[in-house]
Amino acid sequence: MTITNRSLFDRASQLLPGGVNSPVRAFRSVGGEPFFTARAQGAYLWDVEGQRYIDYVGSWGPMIAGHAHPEVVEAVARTARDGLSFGTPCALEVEMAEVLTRLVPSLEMVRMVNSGTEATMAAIRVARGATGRQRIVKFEGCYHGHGDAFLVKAGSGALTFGLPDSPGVPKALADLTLTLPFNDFNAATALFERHGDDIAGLILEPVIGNANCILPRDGFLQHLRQLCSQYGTVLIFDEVMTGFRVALGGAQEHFGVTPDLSTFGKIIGGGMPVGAYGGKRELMSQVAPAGPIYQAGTLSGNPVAMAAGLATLALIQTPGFHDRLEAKTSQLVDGLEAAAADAGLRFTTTHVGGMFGLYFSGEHIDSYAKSVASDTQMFRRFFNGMLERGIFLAPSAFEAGFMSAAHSEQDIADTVAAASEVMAELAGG
Ligand code: KE4
Repeated sequence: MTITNRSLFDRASQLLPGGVNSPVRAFRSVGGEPFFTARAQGAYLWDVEGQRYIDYVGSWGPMIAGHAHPEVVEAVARTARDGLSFGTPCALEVEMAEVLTRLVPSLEMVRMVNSGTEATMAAIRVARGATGRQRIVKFEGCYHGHGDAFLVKAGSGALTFGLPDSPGVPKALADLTLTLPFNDFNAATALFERHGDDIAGLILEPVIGNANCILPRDGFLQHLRQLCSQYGTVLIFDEVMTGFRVALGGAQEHFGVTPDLSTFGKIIGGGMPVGAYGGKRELMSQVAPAGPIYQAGTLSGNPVAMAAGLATLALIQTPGFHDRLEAKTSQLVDGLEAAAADAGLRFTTTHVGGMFGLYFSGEHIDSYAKSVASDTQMFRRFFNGMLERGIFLAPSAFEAGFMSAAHSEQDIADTVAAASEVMAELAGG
């Protein structure tokens, strides 16, 4: 039987919801059907039909050093030969804790888990357990994994009580999640004036990478830091995406704001399932078995995953790594903006470090509302035109794009050339 993208998708669709193991992979917001990757190397994916793609998704962030980096693959193979999982502590977990706490000074203590979702769920539990309060605050457009407390949409009214954003999320739990508009200083102040003494934790993506790519306005993160300090609320930076990508020390280093807790994932696993949460010792020392706040995981700190993460974290510490990554991201977004201008299309970009956002809009995008108002149909046509030319962008107008160290200047030039063709077609209707 010939293996094709379609035959695999037909088989998958019989047994996996939507034919995938994570919704965004189904391409539903851009139409069409997903391709199935057979192998990946550096900046490229090859599907089962042999089509090569320049990859700007990078497994949604982890592949910052490029796919199948030989030093990462060798670390995994070498470790696996000594066993896959022990159920006891191992030295690699200690090394990972030492690397993370050295690279991110706000991490006085850290706990490894198996996904970003686990990390954010645990961080919220620590905030609630340590403060004795129940309410949490999130921001519209931010995604923190599929924990019930986060699948909440803004309710009605200025100071919004949460409403479930998925069947299965209890209304009683959603009520405890307050939602704010990102980059709105006054809304944040008003909410804390009204509820501040009841708020256990405030969690946000310091750069929103789940509503495309939205950067904080100057002073916004500092404003949230001040409010949380004033009201005794735990400030949590969800750096699952920004961590080690926007700077070696993450968004907290880039913007110079220190959270009380941080969450990580993606890059620290180098492609293997890993998450982590950590921060102030006074908070983390309350986590079991040191303290009463319970959290556990069979494969947390898994030696093979630690090996992949440690090898990746070693690669990104090479001198100038993030400067070179930022330069590549700038080359890409500048080229795309020039192509759009040549085609006469309303198009803007955002970027920081190795992540970027593309918008068919005439506005500078600094809010969730502006991101949602961009032309998603035009994005859909752009996505598919680029895919036909062997360029794989995030299959959603509400996801960030990711650069890797493996992307060459030629790859980026080829991407811009393809975009010029597609944008000319879009302009021609
Ligand atoms: P995971 O549970 O998927 O490892 O991490 C959840 C998570 C938490 N916080 C942030 C800021 C995240 O971006 C994520 C996951 N990101 C999505 C992409 N936008 C993962 C891709 C997917 O869901 O398949």
